[in-house]
Amino acid sequence: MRLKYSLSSTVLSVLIAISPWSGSRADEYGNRQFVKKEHSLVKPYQGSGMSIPNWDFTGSTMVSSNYIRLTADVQSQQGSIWNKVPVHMYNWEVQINFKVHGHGKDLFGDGMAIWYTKDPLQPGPVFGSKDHFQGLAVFLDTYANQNGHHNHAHPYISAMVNNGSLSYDHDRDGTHTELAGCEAKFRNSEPETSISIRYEQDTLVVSTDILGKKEWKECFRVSGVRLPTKYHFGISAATGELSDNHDITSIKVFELDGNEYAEVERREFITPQADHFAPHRDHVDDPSPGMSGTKFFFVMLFSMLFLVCAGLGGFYYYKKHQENARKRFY
Ligand SMILES: *[C@@H]1O[C@H](CO)[C@@H](O)[C@H](O)[C@H]1NC(C)=O
Ligand SMILES: [Ca+2]
Repeated sequence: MRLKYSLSSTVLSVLIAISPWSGSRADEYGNRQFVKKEHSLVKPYQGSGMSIPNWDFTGSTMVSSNYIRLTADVQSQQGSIWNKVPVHMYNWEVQINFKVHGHGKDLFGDGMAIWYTKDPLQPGPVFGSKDHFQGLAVFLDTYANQNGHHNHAHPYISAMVNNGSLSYDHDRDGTHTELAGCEAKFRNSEPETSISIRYEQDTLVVSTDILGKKEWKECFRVSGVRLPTKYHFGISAATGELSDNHDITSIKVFELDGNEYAEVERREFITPQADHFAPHRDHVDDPSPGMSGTKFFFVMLFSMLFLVCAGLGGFYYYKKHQENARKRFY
């Protein structure tokens, strides 16, 4: 009886595991989760030419058979991919396989952002997407704009929740608006790198697998995060003066337990909000940066012009004065 039961349950789970159309299957990490095909993007990326069902692309994004390249290792590129289907669940997990790589040894950038937002498809300054966004962003920031001012190194992963009022401050690597963050050496990692963003019962957990061990390592965990339903998943990346290839291999979205209909409906109308920000640090102004060459040139030019004018004026005044003095004499 017992044997029979375990046999049939084994047969059942094998059937579930091998059936490509069953929603519930183990993810690569051995967790049984319910995959949402309409939000996921896996090889082969079927579609005619550049179009893939349920997904939009912007900017420099290129689709090849093995990866989706948001930016190439070329300066000043911006690219993004956006899921067209709004999310009707409030407990979910997204797992992304990605690769950030390039020729730069010490200088590379800028990084990428994973979005759950109301504002898809709007190119902008935050790793290729809109600032003052509404929703959640997880930044994978490779370049330390404010080097030496952080108590962390880069590459750095951090999360930000925004109701549209906050601006992501690139110059400070977003450290004044982050909920939490961790270092992760995902760049030029030889094994495939993965990130998991798990949002369950108002708790956000970000984990990474950058050693290809098929084992999640928790990056950070933040409770008291409230996100509405009906937002969109997306990923964007940007290069500036510095560059890197930002490639996505797969996006898998899983439905987690607890998505009761009433709660999902109620969730639609809340605004994104986070109870806990990273401990506040004083907003220390940067020491004024050294003058650039051009600025120095103009400052010198204007100082010299000023001196010449002042000199001429002085000389003219002196002459006039002398003339007047002479006139008075005669
Ligand atoms: C938006 O967020 C800011 C900063 O967290 C907060 O001060 C403001 O009250 C929020 N606005 C709304 C409409 O929730
Ligand atoms: Ca940065």
